[in-house]
Amino acid sequence: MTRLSNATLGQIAAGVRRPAYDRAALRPGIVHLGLGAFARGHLAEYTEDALESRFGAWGITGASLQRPDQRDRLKPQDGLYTLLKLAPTGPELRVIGSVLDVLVAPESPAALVAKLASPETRIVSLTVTEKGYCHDPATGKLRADHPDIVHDLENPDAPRSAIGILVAGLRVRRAEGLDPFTALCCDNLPSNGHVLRGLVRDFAALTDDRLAAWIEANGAFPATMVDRIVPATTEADIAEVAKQTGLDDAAPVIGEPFRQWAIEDVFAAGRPDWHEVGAQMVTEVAPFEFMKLRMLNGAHSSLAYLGYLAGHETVAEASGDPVLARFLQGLWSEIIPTVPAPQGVVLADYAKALLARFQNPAIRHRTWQIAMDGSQKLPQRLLGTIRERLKAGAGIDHLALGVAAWMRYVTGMDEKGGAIDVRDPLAAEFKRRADVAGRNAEALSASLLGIEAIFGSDLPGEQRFTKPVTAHLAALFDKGAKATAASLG
Ligand code: CS2
Repeated sequence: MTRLSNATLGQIAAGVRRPAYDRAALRPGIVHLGLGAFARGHLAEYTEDALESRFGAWGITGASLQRPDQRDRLKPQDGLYTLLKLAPTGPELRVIGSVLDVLVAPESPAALVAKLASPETRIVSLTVTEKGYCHDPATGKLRADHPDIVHDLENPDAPRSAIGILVAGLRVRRAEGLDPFTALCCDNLPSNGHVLRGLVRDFAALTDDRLAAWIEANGAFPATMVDRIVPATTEADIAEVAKQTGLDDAAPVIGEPFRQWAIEDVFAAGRPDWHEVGAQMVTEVAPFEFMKLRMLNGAHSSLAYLGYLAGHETVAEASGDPVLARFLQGLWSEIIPTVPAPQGVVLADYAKALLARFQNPAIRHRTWQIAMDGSQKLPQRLLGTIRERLKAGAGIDHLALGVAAWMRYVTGMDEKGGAIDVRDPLAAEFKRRADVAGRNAEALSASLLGIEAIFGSDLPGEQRFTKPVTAHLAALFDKGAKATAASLG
């Protein structure tokens, strides 16, 4: 079958939407660090829409910070790829043209730094996942002892971390008398713009105080809330897209039709007309962020651990299980009082819509995928909510079960005695602790709660938290995830 590319785009099946602007005239204006499926299904589609609404120099140069596979798949396709949006009612297909090129940082960090320092680059956006910020998830502070940060401080011109790369690009820009670019964090971190600003400033300060001051005075780090459910692409997805478009595409993206993007409108050097195509430009991202991180991601993670343990492969299956659907309702009723509703939003309706999104049978989002990197996700998804509930003297039964299910999951053994492939920067640490504690809930919970980077110094001493978590963990060992969830009021 013919491969998707500029030359073959005309042969694509009728009904597949294609770029409606002169792609040959498109110049790059954005460098995106971490060009995974999410960015190609979110920022790149908003940018595609904005280019169609008003053309400008906002093409995207993607950069992979680890592996070359995205580049290897996209280059032969001139950066083109298919976005397949799956509604329960049927699919919608579209070829995205906003990605012009892909660089691979480890192959040539200097080329990437030069790209960031190019006068054409006005925005550097990021989706490098929570762990990609080399910070302490409980406090948001840079980990100066992180191996990648240590490396980048020693090799400032050949950085490998996102923070080292941003600072290297900014250093060259300052030296060349250019203004800084806007650094646009699109990861699910709390106060993501603020956190990124702090990390960049702290890293810069470790190398050059004047550079840090220049960034502080001139840099722009808008906060954002990003949302679209985009599972990792599978071989089956690739085959399906080929069937539907008539062209081979090695890098399609599959997502739900829903998308949302709230952005703090503080850019250093302009931006695409994202506001014309559905992005919400706001002065305060915090209410959107609390709503999304706590209600969507908090529920996603809790459901991923419980669902995985209960034997559900996907979110659709797990949330379609009546016991877990009822758990979600209980969880949301604990979360909602901690969320300041964004203007015009009724949080109960948002929760209802979330359940429908989770249950979308066309999306196969694996519980295992969401279960990854819990150490980096728990603080903003569940623990902040728990702290607020405790402060208000309110119950946390469902939230505590989410945490206990994570503990049960990271033991690395499922309910049938099979191995769980636990992916987390702290996976080895979890294994060590789980091996010592065995199936003793009291010992395991105390041991895991002692990881300060996750739980801080306050929660381990808070009995209103540790008791229900330990009791739930004992029940999970005893009778399993489903029966434990069923026993909640
Ligand atoms: C998920 C998110 O993998 C995960 O941890 O919770 O990727 C989620 O699908 C997105 O944030 C939705 O916008």
